[in-house]
Amino acid sequence: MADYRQMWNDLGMDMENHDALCQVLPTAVGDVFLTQENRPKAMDFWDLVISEVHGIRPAELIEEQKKGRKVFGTFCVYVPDEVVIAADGIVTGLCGGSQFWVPDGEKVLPKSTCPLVKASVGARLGRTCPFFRIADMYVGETTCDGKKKAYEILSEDVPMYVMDVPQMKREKDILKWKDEIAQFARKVEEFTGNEITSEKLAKAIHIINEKRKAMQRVYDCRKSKCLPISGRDTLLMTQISFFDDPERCAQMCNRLADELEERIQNGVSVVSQDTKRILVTGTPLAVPNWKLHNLIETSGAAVVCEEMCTGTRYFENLVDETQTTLDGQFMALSERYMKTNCACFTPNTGRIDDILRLAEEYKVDGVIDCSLKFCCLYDTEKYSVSRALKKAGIPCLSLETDYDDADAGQLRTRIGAFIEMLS
Ligand code: BJ8
Repeated sequence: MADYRQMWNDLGMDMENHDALCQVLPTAVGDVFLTQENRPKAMDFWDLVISEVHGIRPAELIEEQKKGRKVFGTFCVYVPDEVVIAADGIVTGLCGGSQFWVPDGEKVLPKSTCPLVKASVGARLGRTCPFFRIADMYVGETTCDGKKKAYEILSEDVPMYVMDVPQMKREKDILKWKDEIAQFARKVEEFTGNEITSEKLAKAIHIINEKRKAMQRVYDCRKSKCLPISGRDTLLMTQISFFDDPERCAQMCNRLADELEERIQNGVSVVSQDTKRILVTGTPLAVPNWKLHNLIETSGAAVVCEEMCTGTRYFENLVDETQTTLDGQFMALSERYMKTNCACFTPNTGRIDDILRLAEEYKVDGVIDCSLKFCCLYDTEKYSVSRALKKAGIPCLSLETDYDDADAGQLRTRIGAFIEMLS
């Protein structure tokens, strides 16, 4: 591994604490990923990235900053990457997925805040994540209350811009989101010093659409009864896609999809034919949160799809590429993003339709609906999710967890019993 200590020091990181984090990550990667058998060769790219997750990409971002480019850190799949890319900016995901960051978050937030929010705030204020140090501006959004209030605290420490996400999906809400995107574009222009033209936005829309298509290709391979990749590996691919350069991401996902398609043709599966197929739904699994997938897949089942923002909600639906004016493009962006079914919307029946559709497309035996503790939105939707699945005759297990491993034994028992029941 290259030596990134000087870079971390220059970023003003807490070196001692960060060293402690660096010590636990390799073991976790080894336990969760490298113990798997018969992995696709193309996973070598993501293995390398995760093995130096605080080194390789941060170093690239700093090099780009030296050329004058700005880095925007985001927390939600509602923030349109296309706008940033059109102004020659760079987007990096910032959601925290480790228990390591939670205590620093709890210094300023109530304990009864969801771990994703606590970890994100803790990663910034504790100075133990390079991505949080590198981003020139954070872009928040008004989705859940926990995030809204956390952004107020973060804005005291870093330039912050918050997008006002509608709470409903009426025609006027789609128009409002279009206006919000246009206003964000002006902010990005001002911050980067680069004008966003319709030509540049068209190119950015195309880049992100290509990334979405490549990720969809990988997911499509998971629909096969001959399962060519594990849920853990696909989750890693998805998590890294939030940080990576979008064109390289598309290239790597297409390379992986080529191999997976070939595996299916040759009958190469990572599990036996009778392995139970699970769809997981719920709150996002930010890197390095692999707890749920690891428990499911080491209990004898396979995760074949994620109805999550670290899953289908991230890449399904393309932006219309036929628009040639900025106004038309902002509307096309709004229409695409407003198709994402987050529990912060009311009503949110589209998410139920998505879950039922995905259960059929991915030929699942059961659904595990898992939300992070203190996420009232997804927790409340469990009621409608389980009712709809029951009506459709699809077994469902509802879970709640956080980033701590303290409940791993209990979760394993419940997941094991669920898989047993599916048999
Ligand atoms: S579009 S899911 S990425 S808001 S888990 S922080 S909702 S209390 S992450 Fe999300 Fe955008 Fe929606 Fe997706 Fe709040 Fe819930 Fe925590 Fe959450």
